[in-house]
Amino acid sequence: MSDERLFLGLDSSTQGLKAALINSSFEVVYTSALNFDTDLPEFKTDGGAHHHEDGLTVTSPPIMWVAAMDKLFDRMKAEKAPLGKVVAISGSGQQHGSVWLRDGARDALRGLDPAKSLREQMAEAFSVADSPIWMDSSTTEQCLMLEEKLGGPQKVADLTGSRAYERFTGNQIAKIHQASPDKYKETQCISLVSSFIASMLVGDYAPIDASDGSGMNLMNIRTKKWVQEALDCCAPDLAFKLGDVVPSHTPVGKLHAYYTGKHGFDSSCIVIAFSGDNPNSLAGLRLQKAGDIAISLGTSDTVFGFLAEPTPSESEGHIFANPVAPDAYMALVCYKNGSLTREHVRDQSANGSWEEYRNLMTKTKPGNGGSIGFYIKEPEITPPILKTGMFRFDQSGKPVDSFAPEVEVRAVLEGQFLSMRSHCGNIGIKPASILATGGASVNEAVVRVMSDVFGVPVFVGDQPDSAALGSAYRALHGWRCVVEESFVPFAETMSGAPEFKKAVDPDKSAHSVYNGMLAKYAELEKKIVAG
Ligand code: 5FX
Repeated sequence: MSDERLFLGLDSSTQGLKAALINSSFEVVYTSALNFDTDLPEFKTDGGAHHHEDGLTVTSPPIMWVAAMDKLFDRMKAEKAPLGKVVAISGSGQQHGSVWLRDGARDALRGLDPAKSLREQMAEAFSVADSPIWMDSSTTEQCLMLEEKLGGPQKVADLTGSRAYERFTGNQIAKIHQASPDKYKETQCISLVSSFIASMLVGDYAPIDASDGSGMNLMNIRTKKWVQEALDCCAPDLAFKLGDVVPSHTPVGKLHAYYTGKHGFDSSCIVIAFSGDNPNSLAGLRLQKAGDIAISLGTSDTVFGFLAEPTPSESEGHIFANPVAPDAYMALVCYKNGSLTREHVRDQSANGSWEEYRNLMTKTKPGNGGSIGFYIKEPEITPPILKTGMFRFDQSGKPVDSFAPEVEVRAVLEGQFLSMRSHCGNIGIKPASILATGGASVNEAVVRVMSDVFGVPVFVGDQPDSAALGSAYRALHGWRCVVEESFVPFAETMSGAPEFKKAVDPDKSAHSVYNGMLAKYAELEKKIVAG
């Protein structure tokens, strides 16, 4: 095992910094994690962020992310993580957040001195001390400007993969440029969280990768080049400050000597472009070809899809460049009403018991006799439904106040998966198989309805820390491309990785019932969206 090669994945998320080391057999040999609130209390963050008084602005201090690197690497060394065997590092950053580097930052990066901490050496590097992060929603004005300039929300989606969203980096840049033109002027480089962490590793400005670059409302998702009109709408000379976008498997440099001397890395270790947390999760869930989709069932439900051809939409989801296949795309669709809503129905109709829930499910048939329900406990993102409530319709489409418990427990699951099928279909997701992850994926009733609604087999497997693990897989993938001096398909790199377990195959007759329900579901949904 002494000549074993290792691959390191780092994940700088909203709440902390994680590391996962894998070997070439995809085994995780070491993990570590630190939490910003508790491990770096001096920054006084709450969940890794500062929530400002206006209720809309949310920022994090970039120097905290630097301090976290010092701390994590020191901890890894103290724990004797075999860092000397690491041949490639890649990583993940919370999407959309921006890091503003002033003149002089590049020199600080290039000249990193192992006798000092990163924190000391980067203390003067930032022109903006509070980086806006993805939880920020203070840029509605800038979003409207961008949509007006580019010809409307659908036009912005067609070009950049998503309509203008408040958290997307271009709109954040526009706000900072308008509010603090001096700070903007002082800035030499604007990085994403992902490319900033990579910059610290290579000791230079590391480029933004195409997949995370898709979360900015600035990049053409087809050409992977900046859209000049969008840049001009946000701020002057922006192309220069952002640098060129690179494919996600690109080696962005050798690990800086700072880490070889200080932490025992080998001097030949390379760094593969970092990307966003969702793109890395796609890799971590081992989605490898068009038609592979994953549904993460958690507090909120998230659908990840590997797409050959996207159809961006102003009303649902996001299209990003694919992080493991430069000519493909990925889709991300988020639902706010996930497990908490399912559990609410369980508590109301099945005495809080999943066993009773499953028994009730056996008393109704797929399609629920035509009854359809919309369970909007939280304002919904997909589609946008701000008015909360439970909206129930009988088989003739007439609103009703309540359902019998056995109808209610089925209606919430069927409604959620019909919605996913309909909205995912709208942006080009055509599932061939589904990987269900997250807490509710162990629930047979849930995966049965999922499989029947989509008409494809459902596999299950919990993949905790999928962004860190996906980063390690991408390090391995990027390294293979370097060694073979050409692009190696991700699926080839991952061959031999453990398979997920098949939980259920679709029932053909149930699937055809759901096919017949889709149009009616979409029609009722339109009414609810319209209020
Ligand atoms: C995706 O668009 C998001 O805003 C979040 O999932 C962040 O990436 C979380 F870090």
